[in-house]
Amino acid sequence: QHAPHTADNKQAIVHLFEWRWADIAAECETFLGPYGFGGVQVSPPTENRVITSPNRPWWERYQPISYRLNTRSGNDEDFKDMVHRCNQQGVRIYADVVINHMCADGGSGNGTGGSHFNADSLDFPGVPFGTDDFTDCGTCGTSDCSIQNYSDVNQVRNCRWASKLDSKLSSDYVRGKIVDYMNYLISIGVAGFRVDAAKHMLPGDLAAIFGRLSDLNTAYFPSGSRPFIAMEVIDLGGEAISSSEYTHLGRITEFRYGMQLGTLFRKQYGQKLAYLQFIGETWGMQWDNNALVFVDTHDTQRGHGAGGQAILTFRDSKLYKMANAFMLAFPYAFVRMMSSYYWDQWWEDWRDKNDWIGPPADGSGNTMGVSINNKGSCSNGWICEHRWRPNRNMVMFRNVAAGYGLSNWWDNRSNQIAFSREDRGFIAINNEVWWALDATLQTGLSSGDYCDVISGDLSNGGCTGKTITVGGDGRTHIYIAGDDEVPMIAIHAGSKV
Ligand code: ARE
Ligand code: CA
Repeated sequence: QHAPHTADNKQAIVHLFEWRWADIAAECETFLGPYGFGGVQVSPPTENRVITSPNRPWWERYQPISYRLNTRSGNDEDFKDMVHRCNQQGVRIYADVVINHMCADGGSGNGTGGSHFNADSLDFPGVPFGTDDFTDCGTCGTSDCSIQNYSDVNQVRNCRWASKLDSKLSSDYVRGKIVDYMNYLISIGVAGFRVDAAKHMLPGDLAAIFGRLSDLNTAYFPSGSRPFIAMEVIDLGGEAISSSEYTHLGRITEFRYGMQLGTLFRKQYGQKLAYLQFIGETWGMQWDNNALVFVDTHDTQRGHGAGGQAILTFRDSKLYKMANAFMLAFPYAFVRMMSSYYWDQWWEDWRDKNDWIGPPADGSGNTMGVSINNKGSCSNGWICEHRWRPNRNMVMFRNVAAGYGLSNWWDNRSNQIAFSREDRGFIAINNEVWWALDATLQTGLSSGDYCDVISGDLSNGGCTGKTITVGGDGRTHIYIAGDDEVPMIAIHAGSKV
């Protein structure tokens, strides 16, 4: 369950946050397949509570009211069509599953698929779930049934997180409903799951659920393939619950990685890029095979998760491209790229009061389609970081270098670094701003001309950007001005002229 089961051992996936299923299917065919993306993490596909105050926040999708596949991204048929068309392109689908809880307490109404629910009486006929299927306040032990103290492991697991009704995962009936839901997704052809709020569920309960999951659908996967599991466990150290409690079940989201990248690229507290040579286990992060890493997430890009102001997002586009290029070039963990939509931030008292704003939508709250302009970038509110050339091309770099280790590390003891992936790829990054990276460096590559994949592409036997000539000794002279638009050079075996 640590293996993502990508086709052709592809090395990175992209989170197409809030995208509609029809748009994801098209993106698999026109972009993700051709550019070597291994898969897509999709937003929770289960019917959720419709929240109108604030008006249709993105986080309404983290308040399920049934396990029917019917949301603003599309319905059951749309989901099936997307999974099939993406698998046909060798692009996997990973579903974000919200199984720790249902919607917030209080109120009643209909979900995005029209199913009725009553949170006051804990009644969810769409599953069905009733009062016996939620952890009772006695088990939780706090006055208001909500988590009050993160250092009390019982509270974190058995109380309501942000007043959401906490499902009783010790119940065989509740487990059965969750297993049925996840097995239905597996039968459709998904490759695995991003498990929401895993910290709030006991590892033993998760083991019981995962143990009952079917093997992946042999129409797309080798027989006996176990579903990929990436559990969201925010662990920066210092809490009673550690991500190591979960790593025997699958990978965990390693939030320290993105936080460190942000700190180093922003040069906060005198941090320097040169330190990146040792990022990973030596910095206390999870083992390579147990970690899923990212520069930002849908939470941390809006201050909802962990990492605070260090986190780099699409708004810091230059540093964001540099951090993503490093993450994709460096041999650690499995990589997930973020793909966002734009919203106007409204900073007040050190918080973005607009952090709730949902995806681009029309007047009646229907999510807008993604339109791609003739330059290959997105418009009408979608950012599509994954389509930015450096991010797009470094996915191919990571695929070409898969299985090859770190070599030829060089740094200027400050904010200029370079390294190879044996004889498969080479990258140099200049984050000094005030002076150029001007050095003759060992690339590890065979002699010849290579296209720099940061400034252009290899097309029709030539380079649309810079051409880098590697000598017989594997060395080349690198010059990167400090004020370059994107101060990096990256070449690999697949970009050789
Ligand atoms: C919304 C409102 C709340 C309201 C609630 C119920 O914001 O004010 O009380 O609804 O009406 C997302 C949003 C939440 C939103 C929720 C439900 O982020 O704001 O609540 O959807 O609509 C903790 C959890 C971790 C969680 C983060 C955000 O441990 O699992 O908080 N991340 C996942 C998803 C979120 C989602 C949920 C969980 C809920 O990625 O998008 O919430 O399904 C320390 C701790 C962490 C803690 C972190 C932040 O780092 O170690 O454990 O993460 O602080 O609190
Ligand atoms: Ca729980």
